[in-house]
Amino acid sequence: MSSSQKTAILSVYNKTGLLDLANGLAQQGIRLLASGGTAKLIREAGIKVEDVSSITHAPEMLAGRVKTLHPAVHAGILARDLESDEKDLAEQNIDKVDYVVCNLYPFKDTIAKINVTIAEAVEEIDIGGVTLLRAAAKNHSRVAILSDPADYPSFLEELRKGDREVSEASRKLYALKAFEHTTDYDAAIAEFFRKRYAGDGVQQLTLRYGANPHQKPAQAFVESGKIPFKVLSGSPGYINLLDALNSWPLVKELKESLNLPAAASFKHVSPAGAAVGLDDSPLACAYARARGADRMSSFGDWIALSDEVDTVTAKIIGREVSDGVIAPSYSPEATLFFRLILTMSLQASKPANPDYRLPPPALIDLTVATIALKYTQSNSVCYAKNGQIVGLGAGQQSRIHCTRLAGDKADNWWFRQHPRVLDIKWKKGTKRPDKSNAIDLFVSGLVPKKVEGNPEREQYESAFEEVPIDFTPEERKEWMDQCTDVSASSDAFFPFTDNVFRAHASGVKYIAAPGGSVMDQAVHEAADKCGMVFVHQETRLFHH
Ligand code: 93A
Repeated sequence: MSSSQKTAILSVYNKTGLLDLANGLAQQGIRLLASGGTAKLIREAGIKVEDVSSITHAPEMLAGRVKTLHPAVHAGILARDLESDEKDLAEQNIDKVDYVVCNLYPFKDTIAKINVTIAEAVEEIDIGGVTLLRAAAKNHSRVAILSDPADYPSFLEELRKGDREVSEASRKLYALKAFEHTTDYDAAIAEFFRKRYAGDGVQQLTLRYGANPHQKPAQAFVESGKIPFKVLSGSPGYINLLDALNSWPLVKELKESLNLPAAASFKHVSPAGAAVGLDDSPLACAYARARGADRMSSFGDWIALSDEVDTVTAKIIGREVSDGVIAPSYSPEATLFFRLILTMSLQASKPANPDYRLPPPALIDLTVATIALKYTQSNSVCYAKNGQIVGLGAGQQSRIHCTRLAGDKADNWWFRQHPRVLDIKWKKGTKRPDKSNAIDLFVSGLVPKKVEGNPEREQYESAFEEVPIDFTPEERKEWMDQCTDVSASSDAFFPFTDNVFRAHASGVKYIAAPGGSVMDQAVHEAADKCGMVFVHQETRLFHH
């Protein structure tokens, strides 16, 4: 063999395009070495090929488990154009390999078969092929590694034009593809064994479905260690899981910051409400207030609770429609009230003595609002009062739209405390969600018109024993004027003063936002004019 002759090693499971490739290589005087089945096919097509064993001087063995695993192969691939490497090769009489063509055993197809056994899957774990791919990809400064039959024609074309040389750019892309091939392959193997050996709920969790019911199968896993929570009953879907993982740190952080029991009510990975229990009030109170922030949005919520769930809290939850709960633990009676429960452990630390520069209630409210934003899809603005979220605007692309949305919700919440709402006479049998919907129409001034044959009006009226009298604009103003000392926080700076003015209209007195806008000064001045305290906090809190 002349030293200028190039060598290719071919070992492919998927033999698509193999013969055209082998033919093209052979026509350019390239020496072909191939593993058993690959060599057989090429030879039968009348193309000159040698078995890999002609350079390893060892037969394929262990029923094919060892075919190409040999220093004659891998030193030939891994050798650099260095004097010391050349010397090593010469001493062992090994030739350099210039091109490697390899694709792997069909592990994925095998494990997709119904009732596949571990033994069947194990046999499809390619060792030698992965080694060929990795070795050649590692040495891509000299070697071209072809792992995708789709690349054969352009590769041959390049060889022809470049006198059997492959450009550096192509070698880099081939190497990248080879690494992706082995990564994907190893991920499939790890996933298979995670399911079989790690146990459901330990390192891996089978989900009810992905984001939507038609997205099955779905699973969650950690790459090492254990899943940090336990499913006690039911089966979470992907969004339940996101809600659980997002709502839990919110209540944990509230508890750690304020040393008060905390609760959150999540929908679509943002809080619809969050609250702490003030003045020694219990967890149940925190949840009732979290749920009360935005009852409409909380329908079918995900709940997070900072402390052990007691019977009273469980009973309150049991009256509502909720998807699931995450809490550190449950009293034995409490578990009876739930369909789906996840548990996680909580280590609440005592808060450091805070340096009060705001009245303590405002500090609590701004803490509740700001921590809630940390776990809310951005952009977001949150209003809080009495340790409770009263309005949250999430996921808007424009800041003022968040501020308005949160403000409108806060106004809605405030009107729900109006005596006329509290005194509503409900028709017997009206369900809780129907009451929430009717109150929402009433307080937002969206009561359906009283005209003959308006089915929406008929439905609205059917909820009441006595239909409440709509608010006049004067009554609205008078009630709004009594809403004071609200706090509001923003997850990023206010780009315009309009946000301050809108917050002010909903009774906001304490407002927190990071700085960074060219309008910072104007925003602070607007807050001053409205008699508001502006807390400039350092950290932007975008979350997705
Ligand atoms: O069982 S292996 O991991 N042992 C090896 O030494 C080895 N070398 C290449 N499988 C090995 N291969 C794989 O064999 C290649 O990745 C390729 O998928 C397949 C080609 O086998 P054949 O040429 O006999 O059809």
